[in-house]
Amino acid sequence: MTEPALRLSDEVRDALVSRRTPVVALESTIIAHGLPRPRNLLVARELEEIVRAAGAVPATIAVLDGVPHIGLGKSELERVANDPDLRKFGFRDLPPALATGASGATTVSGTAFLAARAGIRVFATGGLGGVHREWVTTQDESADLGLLARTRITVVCAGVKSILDVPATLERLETLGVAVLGYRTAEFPGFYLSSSGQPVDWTVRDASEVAGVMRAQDALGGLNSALVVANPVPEAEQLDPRLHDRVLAEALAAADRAGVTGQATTPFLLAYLTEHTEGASLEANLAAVRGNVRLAAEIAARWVEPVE
Ligand code: PSU
Ligand code: MN
Repeated sequence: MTEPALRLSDEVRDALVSRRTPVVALESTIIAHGLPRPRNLLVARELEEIVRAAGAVPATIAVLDGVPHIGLGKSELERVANDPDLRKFGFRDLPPALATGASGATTVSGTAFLAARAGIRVFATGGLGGVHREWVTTQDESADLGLLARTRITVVCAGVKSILDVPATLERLETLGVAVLGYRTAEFPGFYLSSSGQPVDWTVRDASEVAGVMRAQDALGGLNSALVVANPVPEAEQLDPRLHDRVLAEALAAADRAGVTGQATTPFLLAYLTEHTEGASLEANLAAVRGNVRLAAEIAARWVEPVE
């Protein structure tokens, strides 16, 4: 290809060239496939606004007409939120998407890959993909995990989605060599819930500590794996745990009955929860994402600061 493979927005390019302006990568699958319309566009804008208010530059990532965009303009963001034909791209989908001119939102794996290629070190999302329940028969494990095992990027998330087998996902992260830091918690967050009940080995107190871990990772060298910063949704904003457990059980049964598999599984379960909790799961999801984006902007700011 003679064309440059990535298209950076002007402000993202300027920020990266300066090496002093913090940049936060944001994913687009949550916008296109994880949230209901028309709320999704408002959320997409709000998340970018949170990044800006913290003095950082947002880089929402998506593939449009075969071109990976790092930082979206106003109409591009609208397209991501409103185009019903937009596909869902993990990192493995990028070469065929580029070659055929296809358009899609990028998952955690697709976004983390492109962000790292562009030179962005900090990325915020809601919850990571992971090992699905019934994994033994379906073999459904998100490509997020394998990609994070070999990409040097710091991902701020509210843990992994609670629709997954959380203990199994933590085991996989350990096997794959992805470090997990609990942000002001010794328990791994539970996405919609403040805690999954699982312990984490490391707890950090603030964004500077996270930047310190990133610097240690670089100083040590040879560790091209992600750093997961697990930031719980505040307890006051979590989904009621009893409602969560009941509706999630129903959602999993409904997915099974409907024969939902593959890429459709996660969007199906998230939408089922939103509908059957009367939107309460959506509010918890959004509270988690907002907190993650805010924290990611702080980490990105500490990361670009000169170290004395
Ligand atoms: N976090 C959210 N909502 C989402 C997702 C994350 O709050 O919709 C998306 C991410 O893009 C993640 C994807 O990569 O769900 C996982 O999908 P799968 O299980 O098919 O790999
Ligand atoms: Mn899957």
